[in-house]
Amino acid sequence: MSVSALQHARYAYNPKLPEILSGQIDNISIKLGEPTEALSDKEELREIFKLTYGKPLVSFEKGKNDKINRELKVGVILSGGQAPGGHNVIAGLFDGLKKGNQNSTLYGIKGGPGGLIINETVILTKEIIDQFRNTGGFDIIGSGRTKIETNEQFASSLETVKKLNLDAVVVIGGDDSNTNAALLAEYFLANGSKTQVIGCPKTIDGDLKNEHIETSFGFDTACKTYSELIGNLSRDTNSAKKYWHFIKLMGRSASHIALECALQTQPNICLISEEVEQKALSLYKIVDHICASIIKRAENGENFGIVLIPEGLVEFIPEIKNLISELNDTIANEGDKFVSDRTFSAQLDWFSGRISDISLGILKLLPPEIAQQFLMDRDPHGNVQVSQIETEKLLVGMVTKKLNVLKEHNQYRGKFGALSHFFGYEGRCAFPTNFDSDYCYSLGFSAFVLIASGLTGYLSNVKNLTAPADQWIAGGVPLTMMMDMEQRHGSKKPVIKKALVDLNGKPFKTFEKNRDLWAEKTCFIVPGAIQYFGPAEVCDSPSITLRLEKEK
Ligand code: FBP
Repeated sequence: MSVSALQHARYAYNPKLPEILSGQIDNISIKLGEPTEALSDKEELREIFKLTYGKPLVSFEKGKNDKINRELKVGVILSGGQAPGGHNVIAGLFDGLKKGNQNSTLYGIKGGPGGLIINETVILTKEIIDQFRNTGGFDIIGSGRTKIETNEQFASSLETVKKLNLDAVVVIGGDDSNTNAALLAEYFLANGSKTQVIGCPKTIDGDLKNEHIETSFGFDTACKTYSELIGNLSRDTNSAKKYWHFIKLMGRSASHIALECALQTQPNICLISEEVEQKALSLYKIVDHICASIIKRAENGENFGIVLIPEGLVEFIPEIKNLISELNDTIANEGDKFVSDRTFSAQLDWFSGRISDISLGILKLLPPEIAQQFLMDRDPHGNVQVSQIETEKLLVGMVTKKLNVLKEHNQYRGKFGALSHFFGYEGRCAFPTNFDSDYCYSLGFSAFVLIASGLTGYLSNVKNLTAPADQWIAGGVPLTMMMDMEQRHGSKKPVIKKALVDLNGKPFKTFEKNRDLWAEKTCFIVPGAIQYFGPAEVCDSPSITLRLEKEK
């Protein structure tokens, strides 16, 4: 494949590592903390993870490590949605393995966890790795969303690791994929396998974070990519002064991406799903809120603006949340009888009597093309595919209707022209920022140290991320420590807890302090494109969310 000049230049970029990982390889030892506990549902989780529950936190320190030079065979899986930096996790893991022992082998498991089930692998050589350093995408081995859940799937995965004689498997994924990694670690141990399992925190959504994990990789690059586009639209609309842009932003349930983009670009409106839920705002209240800004700005002669909408909004509007949960449970329990490609009216008939009358009523009230999007197939983890629900169009339609009514009653005299957009896939494969390049490479390298040290059931972890990279702190967090039990697919399952936007946290508070001004005045910021070469303050600084969260 021919490559661009930027790609060539990025090949030469040397990712920065925490000091402990950049020194002598045989001078990295591990330090174990106290045993840990799950977030809640401890007894149930202890029962499920009999062999891997409650392991101690791990940090790295200088010191002799007898195991680090072992010859190892490791498999790596990219799981779930693409996130910029995945290739660098693999590069860091590869370089660590080879530094430890030149004879070690890294297998790329193709097409996500499904590749482990069917034993589809490729040996990753230096020549292959070098073509993907510091690039976006997951195309080095592909990704997939298969969840390893049936007995047969677990047994086939075990067969694959036995056949390849793998010492470890690294799962690069989000909360669901890492929950699956924890189950795999337990299963392998319970079945006498030597294969360890280590996870890496991936997702543009930014919702795999907690006391120990400061951010998931890919969030920084994706938000900067979307913010560049939002900034460009802001300047366009501030020039032509004739459109309101309704922009839905990816991010699944959590509104971290929308909030970060709002902090970077200062739009007129940014909806935050978590706040919508807390205040129990109905769809009509949300429409009123948007209209209030449109009306105010029209009075100032500004018939244009920017509205940011988090992808998962609909899941947080009380009446729709209820609808989704009833649909999910019904489809999970009677999925074999539900046919997603029958006609919409036949689908409505099928749901009649299976979901409450209120929910059925809402489904009928929604524009049919949107209502149908609620009925599409769930992902393998039972999630409704919010990226496929056109909330931005739904809101444009409802806002237009409301403004027309207000106009008839002489309560609005402006001109309203709206365009809708969805920024999602555009940001998932961008060239990783320097931050994501460095962070991912460090995560991969740290995964190698955890493996070489004989650990299983851990998430590779790098902290202190707002400091220069040489001061970052690497180690491992036990996967069970981040878990609780939640309702999935109609029954309670162990899951790594998703982090939603904290309405008391600094990022939201900063937004809240400014949003009334932004709703009325034009305060847009145009952040411009990601810069890869140049002064550190332009090229290396992490997301505003992370900086605010780390502020004392
Ligand atoms: P992960 O949770 O797997 O990282 O996926 C992130 C994401 O980009 C979400 O923001 C989005 O809702 C979803 O993937 C889209 O899924 P798909 O790629 O299957 O359309």
